Amino acid sequence: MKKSICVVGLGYIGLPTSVMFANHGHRVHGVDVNEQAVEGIRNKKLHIEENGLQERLNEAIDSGMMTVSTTPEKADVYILAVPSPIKADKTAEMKYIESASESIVPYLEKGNLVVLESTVPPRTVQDVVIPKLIASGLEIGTELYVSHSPERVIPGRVFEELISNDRIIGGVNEESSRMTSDLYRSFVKGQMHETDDTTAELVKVMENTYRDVNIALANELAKISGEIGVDVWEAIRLANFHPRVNIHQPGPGVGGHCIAVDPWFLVELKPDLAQIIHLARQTNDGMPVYTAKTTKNILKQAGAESGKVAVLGLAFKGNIDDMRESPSIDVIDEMSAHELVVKAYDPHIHVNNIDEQVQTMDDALTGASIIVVLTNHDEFKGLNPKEVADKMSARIIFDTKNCIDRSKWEEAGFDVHILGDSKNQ
Ligand code: SAJ
Repeated sequence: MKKSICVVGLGYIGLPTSVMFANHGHRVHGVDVNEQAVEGIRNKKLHIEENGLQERLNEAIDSGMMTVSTTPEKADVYILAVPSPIKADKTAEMKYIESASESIVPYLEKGNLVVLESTVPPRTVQDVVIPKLIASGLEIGTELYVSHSPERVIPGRVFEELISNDRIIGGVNEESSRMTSDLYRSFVKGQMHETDDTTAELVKVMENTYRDVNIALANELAKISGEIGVDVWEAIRLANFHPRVNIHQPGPGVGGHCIAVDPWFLVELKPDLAQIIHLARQTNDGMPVYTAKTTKNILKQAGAESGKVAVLGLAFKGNIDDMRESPSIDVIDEMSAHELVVKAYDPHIHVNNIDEQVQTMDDALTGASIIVVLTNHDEFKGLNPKEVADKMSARIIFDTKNCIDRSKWEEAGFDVHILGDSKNQ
């Protein structure tokens, strides 16, 4: 059955979801508080980057199936896809969820479905969303259906994953879950797993917490390996041949808006119980300091304490252009605090977001004593060490992602250091 759907929040999740529904026969009205973004989308201009989004937006707007504005409209279904970040004190910022829930109340009618897609602290549907929705006067579960169906897609592959990933559907009752599964089945090819709302909330937060704890383990193993004459990358590769072992990769820290955020929801919820989770967060948040200190030590050992540092990579992970919450920023801050002169370059980021940023590889490398690789972009894997060497004042490289070809750099006369590999570290 084709529905009318009002999507509140047209960001990384809300916009792709809106165009998917619109291109699968539903009438979609997208809402955002950002007037510029709304105006842009109306004119088929994107304010975010995502593979395949432009074509799909063009289709949705040209067919007349998708409209946008800054205020909600009457619809059969309301999807809330607004941000739920953490504040400086690491507690959840709920104001967007609250205002989005409030904003739809005047439009709600008997038989409507409200789906919360944002990743949220467990109990948000019960303790934050429902208390707002009851102002509609509708009875929850019989007159107004409510569920949580968290998005689980990875930036860069949103459309593939929207279609192929399984979905967790957490209704406040069975009827709410059933209505939500029916709706998403219009484009989801993965399985629908129905459960209750609070379980669904926990499942989503658990997934990212699992990754964070696993990365913290890898980072701890990297530090241990670095001290006992072992290459952690080789050790992890070998351990992962075990059919029930999947240790993640170490690195200079954990960035992005999900893995470094969601575990804090559990720490806030149950501070006395979420101990490993809290320690993992601290371990990963400590990696930029460790990376900066290791850089300083490497320079000292080489007698180049005052040498310039060429940082390669500002995005929070390889082959994307997103540097928000990137550990690179903290690594650079820490290096500057240790009085190191830093020039940072990222081929995917064309505006200068920090003082240390430069726009050409040459500007970063010229006169540098050490290269510190912080992001595993393909461009860095393919660098020619011989060409690089001519520009630098010393030949040292510290790779925190184990993405360069060590022997090639050694052949070109580089002193090669790899995070978690005690050879040379
Ligand atoms: N990282 C490591 N070691 C690893 C893997 C990642 O240090 O072994 C670092 C990365 O360099 C990066 C950060 O962790 O800085 C996060 O990267 P990511 O690619 O693993 O995750 P995100 O934040 O882009 O997307 C995650 C995904 N969650 C899971 O894989 C469980 C995605 O499916 C979610 O939809 C998304 O969070 C979300 O919205 O929650």
